[in-house]
Amino acid sequence: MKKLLSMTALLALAISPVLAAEKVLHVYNWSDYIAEDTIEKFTAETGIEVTYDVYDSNEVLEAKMLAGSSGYDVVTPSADFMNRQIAAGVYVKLDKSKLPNLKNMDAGLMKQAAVFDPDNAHAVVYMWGTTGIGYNTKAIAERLGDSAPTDSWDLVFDPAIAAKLADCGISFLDAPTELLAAAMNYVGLDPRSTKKADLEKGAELLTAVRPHIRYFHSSQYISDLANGDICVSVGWSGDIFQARDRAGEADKGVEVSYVIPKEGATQWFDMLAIPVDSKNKDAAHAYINFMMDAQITANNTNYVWYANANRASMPMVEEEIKEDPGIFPPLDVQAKLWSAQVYNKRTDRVMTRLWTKIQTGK
Ligand code: SPD
Repeated sequence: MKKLLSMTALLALAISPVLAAEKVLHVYNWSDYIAEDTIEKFTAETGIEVTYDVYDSNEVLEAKMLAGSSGYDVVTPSADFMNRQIAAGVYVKLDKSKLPNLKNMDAGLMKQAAVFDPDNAHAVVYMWGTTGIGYNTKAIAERLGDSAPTDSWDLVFDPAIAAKLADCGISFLDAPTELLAAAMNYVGLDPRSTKKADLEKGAELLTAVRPHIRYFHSSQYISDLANGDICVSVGWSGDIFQARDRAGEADKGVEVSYVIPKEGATQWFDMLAIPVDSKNKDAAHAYINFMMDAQITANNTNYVWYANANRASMPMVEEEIKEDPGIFPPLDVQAKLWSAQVYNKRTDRVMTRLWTKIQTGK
């Protein structure tokens, strides 16, 4: 009888490629954002196979989500982008009875994320971080001496200073919402402003430093900083720490540091969510629950150098990471962070137009 059943099951799979496809969980995550063995461990524990793709831009993920039928079962939008995607009906409400590891999460950080998703109904925090500056300590000291303003956005937003660093290479994230917020803050405006005139002032500043920027990209800077191919990046906290780590391993004499500039920076949350058209919602819940396991979260943080929102994982997070103010900022630094703004369609159009002008320098 057993044999007969499994023959029948095999036959069903053979004639139904759709059913076969549903056995695999399709995950879409940011690049460089998970420990090397996490997926392997998930499959070993659950028997669920995973295909794993990566992106490095909220805009790319959003385009796929809004187009629908992406084929993905779990994705990791930043909370600010996710807010408007929820409004567009892109994600399912989580079935919390399938997420027992929710008990591990830090209530304070989940509450902060709930500003973008009331009651954390659609998503849980995967990792969080800041958007600051990574720099090659020696290259900067050689060009700017001891008075280099390495604790300030002056390093990349003051055109006279940026000009002195152009030869060793400055990179900016290809992330308009974050660069424009930092630029508005630098010129004394509200970094969360959605006024066209304020966004234009931020854009003016970015246009003034544009001639000194080597490129706009949101993942290439990790290896370029580590290899000494660029010397300053506006980047995401954990990515810069990964660059520092890789530089240490390569042992080429490159030293990388990360700073949350004294003027402040964006704090963001990346969330785990399930698209409405996922064909494998049970497995998607199993994946999200696994990602909230205390040891798995600690392994991920210890590998990617991003802060997590999992209180139970903290005893397993390496001391060096827990104590680093660039990863888990102390209260006085936290006070200077602003949360990412949610932009509506109109503001989004303004930003896209300004961003194209900034990038092309025209
Ligand atoms: N390499 C992982 C990068 C994750 C960055 N998340 C970005 C959030 C921006 N708001």
